[in-house]
Amino acid sequence: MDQQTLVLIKPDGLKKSLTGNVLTRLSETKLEIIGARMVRVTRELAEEHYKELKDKPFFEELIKYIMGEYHKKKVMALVYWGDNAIDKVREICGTTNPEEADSVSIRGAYGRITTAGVYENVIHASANDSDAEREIKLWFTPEEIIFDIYPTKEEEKCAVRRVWA
Ligand code: 3AN
Repeated sequence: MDQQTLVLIKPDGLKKSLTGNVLTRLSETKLEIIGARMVRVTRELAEEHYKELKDKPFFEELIKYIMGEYHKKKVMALVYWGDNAIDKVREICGTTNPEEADSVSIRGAYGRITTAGVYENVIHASANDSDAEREIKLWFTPEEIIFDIYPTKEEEKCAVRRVWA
């Protein structure tokens, strides 16, 4: 079954110049990249993305981490598409805890836990179809994705927008 999934290369991955390695590992899946952008993560976006974890003791650290307070203030967001995309990507990522992740997985190879207990696990990948839909719609507009993966509608836009000078 064709699916789409959101992948984030987190600030630690960018700081450690792991983008190429991560994309190479993900290319093993033979999935297609149908959206990609560099993002400066606002607190609003971070809190919305991780809203299901807001009661966890590590929530504030997690927000600071994804906003790039400890590394670089950027995240690379990608949408992968193809057969069984969610499980294929999650398998290459490895489990959440980088110390427990299979050593050949991305998190096992490149992740770590800081002395403050923050999981720096390099990559995020959607866990299931409904998370993928919520997350893709949060990180991307329909125009930034080259396939029509979810229904869209037209909206009259009268806001001021920045264009090249
Ligand atoms: P996953 O990213 O594997 O789907 P989630 O959604 O449970 O895992 O957790 C989201 C993020 O929260 C993780 N990627 C990790 O950065 C962080 N996290 C999860 N559990 C812990 C924990 N016990 N201690 C510190 N950080 C955690």
